[in-house]
Amino acid sequence: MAFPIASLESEISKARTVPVLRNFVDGVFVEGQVRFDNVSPVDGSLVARVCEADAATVDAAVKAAKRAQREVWGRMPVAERAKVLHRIADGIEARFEEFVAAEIADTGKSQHQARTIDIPRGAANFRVFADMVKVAGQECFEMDTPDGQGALNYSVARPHGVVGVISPWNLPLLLLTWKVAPALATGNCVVAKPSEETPSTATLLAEVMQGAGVPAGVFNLVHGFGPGSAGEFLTAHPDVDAITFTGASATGSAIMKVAAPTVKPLSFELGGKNAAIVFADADFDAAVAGTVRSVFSNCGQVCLCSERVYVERPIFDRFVAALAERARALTIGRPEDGVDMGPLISREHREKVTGYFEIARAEGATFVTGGRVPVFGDERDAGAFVEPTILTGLPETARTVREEIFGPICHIAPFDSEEEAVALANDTDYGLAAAVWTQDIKRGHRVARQMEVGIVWVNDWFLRDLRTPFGGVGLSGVGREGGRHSLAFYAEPSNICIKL
Ligand code: NAD
Ligand code: 6OD
Repeated sequence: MAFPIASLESEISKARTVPVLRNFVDGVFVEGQVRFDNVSPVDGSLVARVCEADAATVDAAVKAAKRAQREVWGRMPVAERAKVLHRIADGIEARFEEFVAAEIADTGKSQHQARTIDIPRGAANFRVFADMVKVAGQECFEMDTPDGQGALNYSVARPHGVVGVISPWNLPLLLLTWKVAPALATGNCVVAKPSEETPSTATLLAEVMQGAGVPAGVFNLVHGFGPGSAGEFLTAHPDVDAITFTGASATGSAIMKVAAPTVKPLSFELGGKNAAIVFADADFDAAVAGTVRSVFSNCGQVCLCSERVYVERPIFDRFVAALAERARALTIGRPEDGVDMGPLISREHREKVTGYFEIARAEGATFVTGGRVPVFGDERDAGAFVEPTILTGLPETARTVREEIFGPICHIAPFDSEEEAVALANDTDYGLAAAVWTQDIKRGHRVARQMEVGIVWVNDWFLRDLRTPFGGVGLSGVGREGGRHSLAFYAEPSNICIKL
């Protein structure tokens, strides 16, 4: 491509100072013909230039994974594989500060979020599944036969082969490793495609894999977008044996169509429109603090965030006032300034969120707080910030109350009975998570039991034990991962029946 001289100089100077993130195929970092920009949502500055994987690169990655799975990784004793996984976790921990810096550079998320959740979970995911796979057992059934000799049935777990892992931008390392770790633990090889918005920690992870002695081809990384790019090349590839995806429900649906001709096993963790129910008997301060977290953590960009809050009428006004006070006190800005909340992931995503501010206004919402783009008067005005926003007064039919927004926003409505709270919470096409706040443990269980979702927290939010099932119903996903559920998805049982 021919550049005018000034533009050529600017390209050369960018190339000198800005990192170039490459694909990782068969143990080697490889470039590509096309690069795209990775831009900071804090101020619009260039974070990195990323090599987009074309169809040939994705094909090479899949072939490398297939060979490595058959020749090396699938044959390695489980205890050896587990040791390698622990070395990967060691590698993440050894480069903790680099991972934190990279995650923050891509997302603008708060230091606290990156340091206490994203990066520690990146390491923990490998440790948990390394340990679990070593002790995982299988079913065995003795059966009677007419000749009186009997037969013995037992199952053996078989990895799929090559697993395509596609992950989103909101918790980049956490969600990538949540799938890569169990896939590798169970003997699969992986081709991973992180979000185009957050390629940095995935690239660092590839470096860690190299350093941890992961054999070539076991973990491959391809950068790019979805349709017509690396994402689609991966999901359509005939030699990809299973796909595990976290992202938007509409994307899950598109991937399902592409994967249908080869009938690939799929695991989907998708969107949510999660409810929090606060009863009048709740520990008020704990419920307010927990709801601040469940609405505004990671700038509202966690699939588990509460976008619908239902509060029992006697404490409704007090609760709305307390939540609004806490929301107004949240500091917004550059992550290095120790703020509570960074920007949204991108200007494009901010358009979506502010679009819902307009929809909510048109629907007649009361903005208790927020609803604007903050003005800083400095380079942050080129970023993607929005104010934490609390709405009231909308009917349950409003788009704002029904559609996933994925920003620091919630609608709060009153309820008058337990039955009504359950009905309101369940009146959604999604079914990922719910939070219930009450000091009556019997009520907590009773209400939780009726939530049509995959995960319910009573008196907390996003408290994770990685052995538990994780996933959603309805538009929120297909299947469960976590603990033995991950082992079951990534390695399917074959039954062996021996006639004695
Ligand atoms: P997204 O669906 O736009 O993108 C996710 C990934 O899919 C990216 O890597 C993207 O490049 C890729 N992709 C997009 N279109 C594709 C296609 N046609 N074929 C193959 N790959 C494709 O989602 P996002 O905007 O990155 O993430 C936000 C969404 O993810 C929200 O809806 C959120 O609720 C959901 N999410 C769900 C969970 C969960 O565990 N349930 C966790 C995190 C995020
Ligand atoms: O904690 C996890 O394992 C997990 N999958 C969290 C998903 C968060 C959604 O944004």
